[in-house]
Amino acid sequence: MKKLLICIFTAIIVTNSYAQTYVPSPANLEARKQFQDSKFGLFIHWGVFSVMGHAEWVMNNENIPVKDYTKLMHFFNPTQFDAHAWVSMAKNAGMKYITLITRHHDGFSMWDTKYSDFNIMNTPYHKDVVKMIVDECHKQDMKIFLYYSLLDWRRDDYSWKTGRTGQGTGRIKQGDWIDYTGFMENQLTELLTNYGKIDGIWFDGYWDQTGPKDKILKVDWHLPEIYELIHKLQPQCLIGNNHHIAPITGEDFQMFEKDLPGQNKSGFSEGKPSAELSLETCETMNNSWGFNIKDSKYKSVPQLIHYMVNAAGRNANFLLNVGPQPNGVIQQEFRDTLQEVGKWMAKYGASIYGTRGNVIPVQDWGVFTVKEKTVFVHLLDASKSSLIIEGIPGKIKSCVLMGTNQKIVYDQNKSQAILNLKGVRMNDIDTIIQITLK
Ligand code: FHN
Repeated sequence: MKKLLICIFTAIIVTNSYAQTYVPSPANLEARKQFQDSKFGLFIHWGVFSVMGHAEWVMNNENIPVKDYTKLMHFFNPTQFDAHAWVSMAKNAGMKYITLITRHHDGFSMWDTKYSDFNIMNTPYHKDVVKMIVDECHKQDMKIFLYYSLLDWRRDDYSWKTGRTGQGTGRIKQGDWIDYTGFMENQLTELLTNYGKIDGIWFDGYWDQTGPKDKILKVDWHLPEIYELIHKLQPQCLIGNNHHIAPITGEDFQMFEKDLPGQNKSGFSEGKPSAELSLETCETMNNSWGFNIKDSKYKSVPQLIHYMVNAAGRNANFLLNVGPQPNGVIQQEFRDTLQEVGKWMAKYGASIYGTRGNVIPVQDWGVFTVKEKTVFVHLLDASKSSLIIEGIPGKIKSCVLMGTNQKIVYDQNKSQAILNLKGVRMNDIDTIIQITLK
């Protein structure tokens, strides 16, 4: 008993001190910078839920009991899956990293895990999809982030009774929470030990255990222990948590869902954008994350490029989602869109990659991205004939339409610069003016 008390006491001291004293390692700080420079990534929502074609919340939304949902495992056989083709597709789109679902809220593990039978090795496909994608990313110099859901709609030891979701999946028994957090630590250890370098862990589901109004947390997620474990196993690995609130100590980047930093149209983005952490925002290509056979509300190429440019201007990366089909093929509509975005990135990517936003305030007509002595003015409203810009960080040396020699007439005084756009051919998507400072 005395020994047990000493152990608990030491654990409390260790976790509290970690929560108060997290100092990112040099490798982690360098990884944050590289992450910020990379700007554009591919989100992949794929799993047994894809079999039903009703997106990734199907188990919860249709109240499918655990014993029935488990049968999906026997139908997941993505024989046409080609990791090389997926990573190449992302590369050609100009993406620099992939964030892959390893386990979503339905609890299915996409890798060879010792800690759950509900995993990819027990499907007819019988191959470790996480390994295949991570290996291919390493081969093609693509960074790899792993999405991991804290929430689980199947397990008894998940605190489902206090959860906001997953009440209709037929669970009767409430298991032990400590078993659940231990299970997560074991799985995360596998992911961070058996697959080589992992660039980040992307958590989701925390919000399931907060009151919708009072925001009071119903469980102790053991985040300090979990974050410490991750940083101990791979110090450079960036941690982000889609908890929809302000960042928690131990996190390295902050994400927004379906919102630009500073907005909260989705209701998922209550945290104010952090000035210290790297930022990211994710969005779908239609209205679904997982494969949804009925969803054909595709966003256009200009819409998605505007979202990316607006994110960059607010200093955030853009993580664009695909929900692959159960046969392992990414649908044509998504591939076509990514190809077009890739063509735009090949031409104008220099105004996005490696830049920083929020240097000059966002305007109602567009945004600015800045890299060393270059300011890129992204004009997203083609009706403008002149621009008044305040806050340019230096004296202008030259001002041209990006990718051309066309000079833009300008006048700069102490407080502002006025750009005259008469005679400038507007681009349908984004008219980019490249200003070089002295
Ligand atoms: O519930 C999930 C949802 O399925 C999806 O994974 C998104 C991606 O950001 N996050 C959650 C909702 O916040």
